[in-house]
Amino acid sequence: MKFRRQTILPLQRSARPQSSLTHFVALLAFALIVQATLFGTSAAAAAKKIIFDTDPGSDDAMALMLALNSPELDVRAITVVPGNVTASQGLENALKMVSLAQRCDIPVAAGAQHPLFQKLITAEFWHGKNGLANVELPASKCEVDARFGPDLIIQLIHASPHEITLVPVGPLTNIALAVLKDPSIVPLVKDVIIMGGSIKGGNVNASAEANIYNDPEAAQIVFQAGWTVTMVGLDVGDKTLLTHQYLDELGKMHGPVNDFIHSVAAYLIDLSAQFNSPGTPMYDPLAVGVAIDATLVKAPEMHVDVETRGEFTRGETVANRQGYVERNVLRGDRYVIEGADKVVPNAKVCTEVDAARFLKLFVSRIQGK
Ligand SMILES: [Ca+2]
Repeated sequence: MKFRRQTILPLQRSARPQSSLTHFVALLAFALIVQATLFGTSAAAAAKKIIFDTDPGSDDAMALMLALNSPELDVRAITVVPGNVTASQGLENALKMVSLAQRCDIPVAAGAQHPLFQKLITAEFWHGKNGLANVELPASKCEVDARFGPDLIIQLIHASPHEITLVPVGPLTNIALAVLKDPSIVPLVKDVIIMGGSIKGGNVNASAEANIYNDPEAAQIVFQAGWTVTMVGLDVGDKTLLTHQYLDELGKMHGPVNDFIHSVAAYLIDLSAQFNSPGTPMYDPLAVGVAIDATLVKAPEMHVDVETRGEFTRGETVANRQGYVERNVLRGDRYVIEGADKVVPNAKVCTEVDAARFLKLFVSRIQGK
């Protein structure tokens, strides 16, 4: 026994380092695999699923390409709404753009054909005859999805509860139709980040921003749906100007998407110059930017209503910044203020933006970096 022990011990000693080394290598390999798997899984899980609802639209084009070039976002569908252009022109534009980006895997669906309660107002004046800064893209190789946009929105939200972020960058008609048809989607949506509205005056007229003005009833339905709307409006869009400096940067790289966006941006910058602005406001792209990185903006909570009846203010986003309203009670022939009632916030209103950081992000993403 003694002898055997003695013979075994040296063997065990010599075997131990080998065994430890083998174990160490195996453990290291295992750790690396686990790390790679976890990293891969977490990166995939971190990609935010978005539905991009759009009226393309020149700044819509820049927003869409930003979304498609950003690993933080997973574009699950594109739904088209009339606004900047008619519904049919917008659908054609969306299909051509996903084709250009070689993303026929993303469903592109037609939606509403007109606003809920008013005539459509199109904006070829700002966006060019075809809505895409008069840039003629090749015919699309992608097919339209047969589903109705609001139905597709409903379907995708139910398929991925609490995971979908809606990013509407046009009039809110499609989103309102989806909420009206199936209000059960509201608590199942992760986030709603809209381009629209303003708490500092309008761009259509003194009070209203275009996306809200083009369908105020739809906007009011969306704001009052019961979720929190992140409002990326004129307040921050107007501070985010793409200037010649950034255009020159875009011009250093070439590729189908980069060249397309360069042409669109050049058109918009020229247009802005006619209105004495050094650059073009990145309205729709900034909404996508906020979906990518919410720290780009400051967005205090407020209660927002959409004016639907005002003679001069139809389509204005009316934000309560003090957090309460007076309670006026009719007593005899007059109203008496008997208290102040708290209002519940329904929106995060973007009031400040790190414009330089966003514009650099935009340019680098379009360049494919
Ligand atoms: Ca738009």
